[in-house]
Amino acid sequence: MRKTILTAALLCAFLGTQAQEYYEKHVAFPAGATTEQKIDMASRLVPTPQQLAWQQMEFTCFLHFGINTFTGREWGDGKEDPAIFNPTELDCEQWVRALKEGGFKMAIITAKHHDGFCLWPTRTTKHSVTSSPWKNGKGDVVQELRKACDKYGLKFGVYLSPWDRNAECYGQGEAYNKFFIEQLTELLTNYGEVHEVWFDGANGEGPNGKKQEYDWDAILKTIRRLQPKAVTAIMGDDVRWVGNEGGLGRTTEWSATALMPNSYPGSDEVYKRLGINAMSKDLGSRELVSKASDLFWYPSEVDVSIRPGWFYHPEEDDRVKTPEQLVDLYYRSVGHNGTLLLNFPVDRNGLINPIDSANAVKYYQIIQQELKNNLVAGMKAKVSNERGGDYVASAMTDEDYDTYWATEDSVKTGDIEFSFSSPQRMNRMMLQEYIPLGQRVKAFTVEYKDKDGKWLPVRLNEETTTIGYKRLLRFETVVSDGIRIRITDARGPLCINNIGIYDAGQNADISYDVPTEKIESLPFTLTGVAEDDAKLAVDRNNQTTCFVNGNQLIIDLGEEKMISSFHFLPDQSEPNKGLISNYELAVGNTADQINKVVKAGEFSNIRNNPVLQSVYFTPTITRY
Ligand code: FUL
Repeated sequence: MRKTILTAALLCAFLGTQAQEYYEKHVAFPAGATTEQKIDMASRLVPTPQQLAWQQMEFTCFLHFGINTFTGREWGDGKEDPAIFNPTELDCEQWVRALKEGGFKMAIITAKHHDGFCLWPTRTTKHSVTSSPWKNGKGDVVQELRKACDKYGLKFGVYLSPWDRNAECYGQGEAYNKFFIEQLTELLTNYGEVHEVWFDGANGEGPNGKKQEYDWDAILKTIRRLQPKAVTAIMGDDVRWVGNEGGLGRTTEWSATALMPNSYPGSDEVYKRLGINAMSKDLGSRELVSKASDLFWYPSEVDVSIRPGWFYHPEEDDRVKTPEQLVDLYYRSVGHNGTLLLNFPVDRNGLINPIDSANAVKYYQIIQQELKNNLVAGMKAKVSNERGGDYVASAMTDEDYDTYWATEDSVKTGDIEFSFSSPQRMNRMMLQEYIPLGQRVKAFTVEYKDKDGKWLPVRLNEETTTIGYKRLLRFETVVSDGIRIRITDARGPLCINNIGIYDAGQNADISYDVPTEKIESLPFTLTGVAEDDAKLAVDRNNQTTCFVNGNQLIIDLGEEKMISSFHFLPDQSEPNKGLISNYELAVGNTADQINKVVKAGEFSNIRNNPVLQSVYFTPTITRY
C-alpha cells in the first residue's frame, strides 16, 4: 500500500483521498444522510483482502460430481442407493491438469449436492462414499481433489448444499444446523486450506415441503474461525450470485451494491423495500443508493456450466460450449467486473470428458492470444480533467496492479489519451479501477481519432458504464494514431490503475446481432393453449413463448409416430414465466385415452437455469 500511495503522490494526482475514511465490506449510512453523502461514502466502500484476492483469480471452476452423475438427473431426491456410485477410473489429477491448462486458479467441488450424498467419508451420515462400492467404501473424492490441487498449484473450494433431501433432520431447525455445521467443520479441518465455501440458494421443496431455518450467523462464524482466508459465496456474504446461470455479467456491475447478503437477518425486508433481488438489473444506481440505508462490497460471481446441465449427461456430449462461446462468456463475466466460475461435469468414469477439456484449453489460448500485445504498455497517457491539468501518467500502463492514476478530491471526470507514432489496428480494451480504494466510475466513452483529427466513438454492442476490478470491451476495429477514454461520471474521484489496448487479430470483429438459437420441431397440433399461442411453440424462435392454459398440454402428432424424447425450452424472457417444474408425460392413440405414463419427473433447477429440458424414454409408437 505504501508503494501505491507514494507512486500516486509522485504523479501529483492523489491529494485528499488518504485522509478519508474507508469502509471495509459494509457501510451503514447515518440517519438523514443526503444522496450526495451516500454516494460519496459508497465510493469509499472497499473489499476485504480475501475478496480482493478472490477477484484477482478471475478464472475459477466448478466440478459437479455425485450421485446425479449416475442417475442422469440434475437434482437427486435423496433416495438414491449409494451402491450406484462407482466411478471406475476416477482420476482427480486428470481433472486438475485440464483445469490448469485452461487457466483456472481454483476448483470447487460439489462435496454434497441437494441429494445429500457426501463425496467424503463423513461421520454425520451413512449417505456417502463410504456406503458405495467405489474403492470398497474407503475412497474420499474430496481428499483426492485436494491432493491434485496441491500438486498442480490450484486453490481449492467446497460446495456444500444447505438443502439436503436425504438428511432426516432437515427442516428441524437446530438439529439440522448442528448436522450441517458438523459437515462443514469436517470439510474445513481435514482438507488443508479452503479458499471458497459455496452455499447455493436452491430449495425446491414445495409449499408443504420441509423448510429449514438456517443459523447463518453460526455457519459463517464457523468458516471465519476455521478458514479465515476463505470467501463465502451465494448464501455466504463475500461473493454474490450474478443472477443467472447463463454466464452473463451485467454491463453495469457494481461490487459496491445495495444488495444485502441473503443470509443476513432482515435481508428479505430490505429486498422488498428497495424492490431488488440478486437477479435485478439495477443494483447500484444513484436512485437505488439514495433509497438504501446500507451498502455492501458484494462482488459478482458468474457461474455457468460448459454444458447445458451442471451434472454429466452423455446425451449432452454434442452440446459442450465451443471455445468461441467460452471466449464470449469470458468477455461478459471477467470483462464485466465478475469472477468466472465455469463448471465441468465429471462423467461416470470419474473423468472430465475430453471434449470439455479440449474446448476449455482452446478458449484460454484464444483469450491469451487476443490480449497478448498491449499496444499502450509502458506508454504515457495524456490526462486532463475539468480542472484543466494536462499532464502525463504512466502508472496506468506499467502493468503493476498497485500503481494508479487518481484525480484530486471531488474531480469525477477525466480524459485519458494515447497517441501513437503510427496508426494502430485496435479492437479490444481492458480497463481496471484500483478497487482497494473502491469502485467509482459510472460512465465513460471510448473514442478514436479519424484521419482528419476528429474524435469519433468506437462501435460497441454494449453500454459503457461501470469498470470496477476489470472491464473488457470488444469494439469494431479502428486503425488510428489516437485513442482516448473519457470518463464522464463517477461516484468519487477517479482511481484507474491499468489500461490495455489490443488488436485481437484476424477474427477480432464480433457480430453485433442478438443471437437466436434454432429450435428443431415437428409439425404438430397443440390443445390446451390459445390458437395464436400454439404457433409460438413450434416457430423455431427461442424468443417467443407459448403459455399453457391450466396444467395439461396435448400434442397431436397427426398420425402414429415413433417417439423417444421430448424437449421443452422454457420462456427465455426476464423474469421468465410459466416454468414447469414437475411433469408427467403420457401417450395414447386416441384423444380420450392418453394415459400410459412413459416418464414423470422434475425439471430441476429450471428457475435458475432455464435451458432446453430434454426427456428421453423407451421408444414408443403413439399419436398423442
Ligand atoms: C444451483 C443448484 O440447484 C444447481 O443444481 C447447481 O448446483 C447450481 C450451481 O446451483 O443452485
